[in-house]
Amino acid sequence: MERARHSGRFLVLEGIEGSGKTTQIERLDATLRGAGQRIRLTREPGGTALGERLRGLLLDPDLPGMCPESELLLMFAARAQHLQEVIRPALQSGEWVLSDRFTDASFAYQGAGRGLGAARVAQLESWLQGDLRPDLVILLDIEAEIGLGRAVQRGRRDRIEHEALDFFERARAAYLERAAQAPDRYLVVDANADPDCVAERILEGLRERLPLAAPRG
Ligand code: Z5A
Repeated sequence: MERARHSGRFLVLEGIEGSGKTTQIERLDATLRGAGQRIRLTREPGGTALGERLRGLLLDPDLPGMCPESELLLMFAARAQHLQEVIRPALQSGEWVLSDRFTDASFAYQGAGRGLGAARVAQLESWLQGDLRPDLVILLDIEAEIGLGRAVQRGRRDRIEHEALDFFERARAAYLERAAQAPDRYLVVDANADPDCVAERILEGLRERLPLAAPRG
């Protein structure tokens, strides 16, 4: 694993819409900084100037005709830049990278949701990442109906949020399947609870797996 060649840690929050990733990543960022870690908070698609421009295209509801292949390749175009400009340098300098989504989202949304299949996503993953994988993926698990209900209540709906319920059900199932296949690399947290409770569950799981109070690098 590439992890052996850097001194940082790579943590990713994943989950379907409305699972509370953004809420929880901000809390986790504050907690980890308080424990003395150097944190690089970032997100996908995005995290670089190019990535944020691509994010604008990917989520634009006025581009309804984007085909699944274009969507997948644009996600990975943004990711390639993110790896080059942000993720690898931060890990090499000993920072903890905390990312709101990464490649698991491509397996869930494009591989399963759009039906492109895991093999195509895995090809791109292996080309662009080599053996770099997150140290831990925190999967906020919630029923698609509840998550979408939260996202709709918030008001704005992006291009992907216009998909039907079964699209998000496929994405959720793919996330859970990946977590079941590699339980040492995934922390699955029931996100259907109040935000304080979810934050506590995340910290408990993290403490069991990573030494929070001992900055590295
Ligand atoms: N995507 C993809 O398809 N392929 C890829 O490879 C990648 C991404 C990387 C943008 O992602 C889109 O990109 C996304 C997947 C796709 N699909 N869409 N659409 P994003 O992560 O930026 O956007 P999102 O998934 O739509 O996030 P979100 O809707 O902002 O949800 P969230 O970050 O998980 O939740 P939140 O913003 O923290 O909370 C949502 C609302 O729920 C808000 O009003 C909160 O106050 C409320 N909330 C939060 N936690 C709770 C709890 N515990 N109880 C009750 N209410 C809560």
